[in-house]
Amino acid sequence: MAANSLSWILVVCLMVNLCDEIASDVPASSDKCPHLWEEYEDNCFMMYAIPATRAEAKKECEQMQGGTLVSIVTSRDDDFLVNYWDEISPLTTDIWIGLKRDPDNRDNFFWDNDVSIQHVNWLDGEPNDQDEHEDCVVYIRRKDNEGWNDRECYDNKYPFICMKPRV
Ligand SMILES: [Ca+2]
Repeated sequence: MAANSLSWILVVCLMVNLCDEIASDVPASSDKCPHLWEEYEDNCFMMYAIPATRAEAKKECEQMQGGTLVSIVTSRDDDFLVNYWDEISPLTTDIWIGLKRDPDNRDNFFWDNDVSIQHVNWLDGEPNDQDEHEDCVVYIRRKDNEGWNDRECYDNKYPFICMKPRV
């Protein structure tokens, strides 16, 4: 009887070891985004809540492989972004986004990652290019004020969101 019990323990141990080995061959997660990045459609997103200049923010994003400041191509992207923003840093009111004025044609804008502009969400009266000096764009979310505003690139520091293609 005692010998039989021991055999069963050995069998169970063997099975457990085998299971561990099988488990180690399976990726821990099906996520294709790095740890702490948020996955949405074909991209990964990371919000940095510490304010930075537009240039610092762009550089920070580019230091992530293939990263850029966030682009917002559709209203669905916009909804995702707002939900993600609320999740990470709900008290933040202004962030840099990857939209920038075309220096050769001040009526035009482009996204840092070269996707086409299909959706815009300008605040009333924006973009106003005050003093012809507002080349960068912030996304503002305050109580009665939600949308994009062109703003001077320098001397302003805001949190920002990076994105990069999902692997
Ligand atoms: Ca403006």
